[in-house]
Amino acid sequence: MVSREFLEAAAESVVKCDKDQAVDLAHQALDKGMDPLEVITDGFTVGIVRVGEMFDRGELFLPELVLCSEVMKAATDILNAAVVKEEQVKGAKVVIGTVEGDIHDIGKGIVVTLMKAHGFEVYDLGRDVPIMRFIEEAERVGADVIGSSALLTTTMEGQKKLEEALRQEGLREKYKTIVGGAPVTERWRKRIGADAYAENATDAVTKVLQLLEG
Ligand code: B1M
Repeated sequence: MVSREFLEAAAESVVKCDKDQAVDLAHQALDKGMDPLEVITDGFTVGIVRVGEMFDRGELFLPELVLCSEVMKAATDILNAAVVKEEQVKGAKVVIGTVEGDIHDIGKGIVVTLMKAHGFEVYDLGRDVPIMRFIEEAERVGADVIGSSALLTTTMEGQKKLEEALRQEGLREKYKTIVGGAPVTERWRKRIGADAYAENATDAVTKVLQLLEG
């Protein structure tokens, strides 16, 4: 268990946009043998969510949001790289990306890290990914699962378009689909006809394993 003080310091380093402190805390966490995922989820992520709320309330502006997200990314890059890879490959091939029009990729990056740590073969298309790219890549690599992330209420529409495009191409039954991102819900999943919704990275791994069993 990571101490509350440490997690709070991690969160505050993002809120204060203090890159040196965030990077130092990320290294300290690894040196002291803390669970990198716990530090990301209960520390740095709490900070960036606070930043989002301040942005929403007009207490800070886009340049500060950009800077704070760079601090968050610097810290999570260090911790993501340290997440231990499990030996056993679970055989899942996952194509994943953030949908077109959307450049939020911190959360998707954490999902990718945890999937890789569980031995999944992950093809990360990055962010602002055109819908047909997901399908082309899935066809190219022979994927089992296509995952899409969306952080904006406007870009969630891309997840719906992906389902429609799969149906139009006659490929819907060939792949399992999973959706995620802060505004995405189980209700949205049902509405668009995706196979699974995951709330966070741990849930995404669990849901992919369930999809492959089912
Ligand atoms: Co933006 N942004 N942003 N932003 N940003 C939000 C999303 C917002 C809610 C902030 C707010 O107003 N409160 C708001 C959206 C409002 C809405 O749609 N209703 C918003 C806005 C408005 C914008 C801009 C439009 C601002 C502007 O330009 N005026 C702009 C849009 C740019 C674009 O995409 N076209 C913009 C830009 C940016 C930055 C570039 C500055 C930066 C992103 C940097 C980057 O990602 N490289 C940024 C950030 C950092 C945020 C907030 C503050 C934090 C997002 C984040 O990293 N969260 C965000 C506020 C918020 O979400 N509370 C906000 C931490 C991360 C670990 O969580 O991404 O949710 P999350 O991922 C989780 C789960 O959702 C899940 O697992 C992850 C790990 O637990 N998950 C999946 C995610 N993907 C998954 C996929 C899966 C399964 C699970 O399967 C495939």
